[in-house]
Amino acid sequence: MFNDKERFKASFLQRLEQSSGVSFENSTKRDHYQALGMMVREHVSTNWIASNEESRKGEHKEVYYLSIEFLLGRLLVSSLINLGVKDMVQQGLEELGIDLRELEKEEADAGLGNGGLGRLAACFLDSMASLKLSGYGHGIRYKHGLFEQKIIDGYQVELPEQWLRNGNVWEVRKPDLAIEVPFWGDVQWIDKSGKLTYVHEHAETVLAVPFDMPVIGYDTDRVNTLRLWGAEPAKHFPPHKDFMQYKRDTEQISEYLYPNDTSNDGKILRLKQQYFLVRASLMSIIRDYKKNHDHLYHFNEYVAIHINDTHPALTIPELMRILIDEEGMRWEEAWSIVTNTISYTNHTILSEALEKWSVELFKPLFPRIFMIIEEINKRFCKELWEQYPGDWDRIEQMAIVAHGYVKMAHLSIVGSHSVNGVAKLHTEILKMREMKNFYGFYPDRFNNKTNGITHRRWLVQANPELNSAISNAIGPDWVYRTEELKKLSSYANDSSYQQQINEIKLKKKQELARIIHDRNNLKIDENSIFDVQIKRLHAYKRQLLNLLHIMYLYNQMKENSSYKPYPRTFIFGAKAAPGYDYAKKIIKLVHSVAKVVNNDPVTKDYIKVVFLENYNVSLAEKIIPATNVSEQISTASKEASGTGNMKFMMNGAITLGTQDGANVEIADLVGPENIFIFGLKADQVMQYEKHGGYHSHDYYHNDRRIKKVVDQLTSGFFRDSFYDFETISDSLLMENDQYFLLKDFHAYVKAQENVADAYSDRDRWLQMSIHNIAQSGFFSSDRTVSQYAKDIWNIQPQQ
Ligand code: NBG
Repeated sequence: MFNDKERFKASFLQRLEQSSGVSFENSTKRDHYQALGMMVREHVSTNWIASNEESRKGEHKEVYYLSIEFLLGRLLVSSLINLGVKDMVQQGLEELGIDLRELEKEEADAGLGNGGLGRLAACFLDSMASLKLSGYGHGIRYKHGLFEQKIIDGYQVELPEQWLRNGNVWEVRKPDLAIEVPFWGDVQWIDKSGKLTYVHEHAETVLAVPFDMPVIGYDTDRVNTLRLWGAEPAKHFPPHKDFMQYKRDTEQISEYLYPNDTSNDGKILRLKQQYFLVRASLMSIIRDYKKNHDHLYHFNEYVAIHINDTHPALTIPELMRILIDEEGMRWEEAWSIVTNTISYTNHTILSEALEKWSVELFKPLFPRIFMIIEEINKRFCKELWEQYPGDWDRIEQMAIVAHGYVKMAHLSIVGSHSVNGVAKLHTEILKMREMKNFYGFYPDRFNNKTNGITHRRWLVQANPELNSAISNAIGPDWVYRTEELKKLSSYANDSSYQQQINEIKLKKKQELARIIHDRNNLKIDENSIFDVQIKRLHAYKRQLLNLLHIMYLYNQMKENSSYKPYPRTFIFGAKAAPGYDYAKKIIKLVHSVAKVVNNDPVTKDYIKVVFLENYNVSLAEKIIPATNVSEQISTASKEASGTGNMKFMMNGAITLGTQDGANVEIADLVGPENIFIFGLKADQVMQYEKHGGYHSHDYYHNDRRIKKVVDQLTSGFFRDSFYDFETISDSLLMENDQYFLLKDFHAYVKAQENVADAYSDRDRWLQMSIHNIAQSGFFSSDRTVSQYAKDIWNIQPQQ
């Protein structure tokens, strides 16, 4: 049905009538989306079946990527692109009077993730399929993804997200493959056909039902599967419980992404989600494995399991349980299989994000799993004792269970054969500081895999104009081998090519300006510098530093009437975690600053501040191609990698950033003349953190620009109604500015001046821009995933 345009049109019309039950004239956009989505699914079904059958033969090693988040975004257009039919479909639809770009908007964003970690998982799925690797995602089918953000009078309000409201064309529910997941209960030591073994009894059981989604690779027959588990009541529900209560408790497990875990009930729910994912995934992996193998002694030769951060770390004790209790293996045999199967990625060094669970909550919920963790811990501590006799401090620090807590990162390191960080700097910090003791004990286990992004979504799809301009210059092969983008360097000084790149950027800026006008009712100057910071709102990411600079620019203009900066549009997009008050105040501050700056007759033609509500994958696809300046200004050492930085670079934006995360690698690739780097380095930050010596008050008192903006936070200047920003000012002064904003302020202002100078030299800017695109090939997730496949998973492409 996608062979040629005429056939496509006929099938589309036929499918439309069948699926919506109305005539073409009376059909809606929603009907069109539904019909096209079903056609795509039907079209890939043959290849999907073939790929599954191939894998069922069990001849090759496969990888399972377990992740509590998959931030997929929309799938229709990326599927059409990967199938190589997008242009044909777009034309066919156009001839029927349908605009694919409008139809696309009917699809809800699958926002089953918080940010970088979840989006990375989605990019990896795309790369695994495109590289013909048998790689399967396993996750949770949350009924509500990340909350929908509404801004009311400058405040963030959270609404439940409803991506499943109109169904999901991509998924297939497979009730026959459901798996039971037990919680609570107790453990008995019984004689099971002549063999003593542990069994988990009197548990409360929940049913995990798989919903499979096809993962379509680019120009390949490979169709992988993303299996998302939904929680439903089991057939045999606990007799002592009220059924309605049981049903609610059960369904809650896959109700919300990241439930609020400040209360004990919330923590239990979060733990249940983790075990639910792990148990269901492992049981289904093993069920498939057993179709071709009589026993599990060679499991790790055919199966690799990757845990995306520590949320699926219970895979380690759960696989031990299966091998010992169900398969009858000895501890040592089982341990060797487990550690050779599992690998782990760390995504952050922020201590508040390192998971630990109180034994009090953990033990009754998973009685057998806890026993196994205790045994793992005991054996591990014994090994430590042998290596470091008498060094109690070290053993205490490294233990998996200590002081009444289970430490998930320690469990993940001890129970896997590979631990990787997500950028060079991040991995070094893990080895030299955060996980120093573990690195000392397991030096070969640690390695780096710098993150990547799928260039198919973030360039081919999000910026079709740039895609054509690149292919016209260097041929289309770069889409298969992004290293070829380097060839673009020879066009950096070509003035007609520069002109093309300039026109594309302007077009994308005009498109974004229209979106801003529609959403915020604000007119922005498309010739101004589009200076963008889009990411989760967090103190370490320093959206506040960006704001302080805007306030400073404003003050400059007010104080000196002849000062006219190069016009800029500062664009923000960010969600704050619902319980994170500081972050919510920063959102309010963006709006308060915007109100003053955007309306003051002195400044309004030079500075505009825009906050785009409900930042998500689809919005990012619109903002990134239109960006000139990519703000990557986290406190050095805090951002593990960043992936937005890569998407911007690939679309020709210039990075204004600290030497943090993958910015360091971007800078190495493009050279200092094609990036704006400023501020403290990671080792300087870590020195201050360790030995003190930084006093934010000194910067406040000695730099009048700083004093003025910080005072304005509480003087009522940017105050809106009854709100002021005392807590923000306190974080800078009373709490000694934990993230070194005042320390880096001067360097940031200077770097921003350099940005403005460079931008006003159009040729220079375009040259920089082309160099950035040319060097961005390294950041394709195809490169990242190939490295995982080769160095960690030991799997090869199929076909
Ligand atoms: C995030 C880091 C980012 C990194 C992504 C993907 C978590 C816990 N960590 O810097 O903050 O790019 O992971 O690796 O979401």
